Amino acid sequence: MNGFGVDSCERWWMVASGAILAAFFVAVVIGAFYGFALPGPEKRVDPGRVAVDPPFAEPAVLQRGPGRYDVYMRAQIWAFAPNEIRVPAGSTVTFYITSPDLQHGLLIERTNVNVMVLPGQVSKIAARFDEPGEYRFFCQEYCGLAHHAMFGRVVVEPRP
Ligand SMILES: [Cu+2]
Repeated sequence: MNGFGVDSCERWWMVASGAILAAFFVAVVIGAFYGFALPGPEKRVDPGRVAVDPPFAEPAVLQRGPGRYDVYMRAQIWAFAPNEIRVPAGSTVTFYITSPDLQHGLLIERTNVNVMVLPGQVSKIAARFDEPGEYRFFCQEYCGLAHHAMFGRVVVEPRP
């Protein structure tokens, strides 16, 4: 017991809670003014023009260099365009993906690709495909009647 009638064990917990609160406060202030940020959209687009304007009007797989590919992809009810992507083993593929209608998602098995796809914004995510084979991808955000039919595949071909 001390002068305030607080047990020393209890006092220790009070000090520890106060220290944790102070640490959170400092983290919030640093986050707000010196910037760590949640992932944001790569770019904003008009969902009404996604099917009309480049680059999403004609979804494509573009080679940007040796072993480097960009994929411009549309997720829409209820399909991906393109829904089959072929790259050689060892490629790094950057996906730019958006939706002209409602929320979708892109999840590619055996990779780190798992993003929401929202109308009005472009999601960007990259993955490296070292092992030849088939990597199925699908929509992991429920998007209506034929949600379950929304899938495709990345075919990674062995190097010649
Ligand atoms: Cu979907």
